[in-house]
Amino acid sequence: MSNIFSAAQFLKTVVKFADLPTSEGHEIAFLGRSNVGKSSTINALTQQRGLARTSKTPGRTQAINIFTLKPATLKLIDLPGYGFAKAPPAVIKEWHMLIDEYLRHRPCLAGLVLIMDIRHPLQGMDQAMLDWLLRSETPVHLVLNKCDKLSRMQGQITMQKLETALADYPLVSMQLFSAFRKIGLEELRKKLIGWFELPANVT
Ligand SMILES: Nc1nc2c(ncn2[C@@H]2O[C@H](COP(=O)(O)OP(=O)(O)OP(=O)(O)O)[C@@H](O)[C@H]2O)c(=O)[nH]1
Ligand SMILES: [Mg+2]
Repeated sequence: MSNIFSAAQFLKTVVKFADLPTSEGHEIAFLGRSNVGKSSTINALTQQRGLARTSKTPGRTQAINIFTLKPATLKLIDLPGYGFAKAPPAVIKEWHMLIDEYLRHRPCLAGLVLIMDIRHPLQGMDQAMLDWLLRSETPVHLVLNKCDKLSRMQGQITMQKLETALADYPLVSMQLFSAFRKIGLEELRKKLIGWFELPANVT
């Protein structure tokens, strides 16, 4: 069945902030450490296997990949993964500067999906990113991906611990997710539809 997400199309890849399209409409960006499943989550959401390139090798997405939805003023943004230690320091610095510039100068940014591997939640960089993001007053939705790797019970316990740890962060919500098993897809869709300011009955 067609919906606003399955109509997604690749628009372009940019490595320089200046090459981003004009800030208009609403954008939702996917952020997280390298290899947590940002690209896989975009593919699950859009029901298109090969839309965002995924890889077993961390650091696959080294640029900003932009996807348009229907209407094209709604966009999904696949940001480079942070904290990929194996890349040369100069390259890492460049990705981080690109992410930083994007987050600070994008008025159309409606929300951030911060993805974590549920087996390694809230690493140093994630916490630093959250602290920084909340000063910018952008709402953040934590997607605890790869929950297929844990039992239901273990997943719930991890999420409860995170909810307690982040109780003071009013703009943060979270959910369990598996891009592989399509667990939590509806919940994520609803979140994004809200940020896009679309009526709740849009599919
Ligand atoms: N078990 C499991 N593995 C997953 C899931 N989602 C992604 N993966 C795997 O995790 C690895 C990384 O996935 P990507 O989607 O490329 O991750 P990414 O965050 O975009 O990575 P970078 O672009 O390198 O930062 C791949 O081997 C995926 O197959 C999931 O829900 N469950
Ligand atoms: Mg990627």
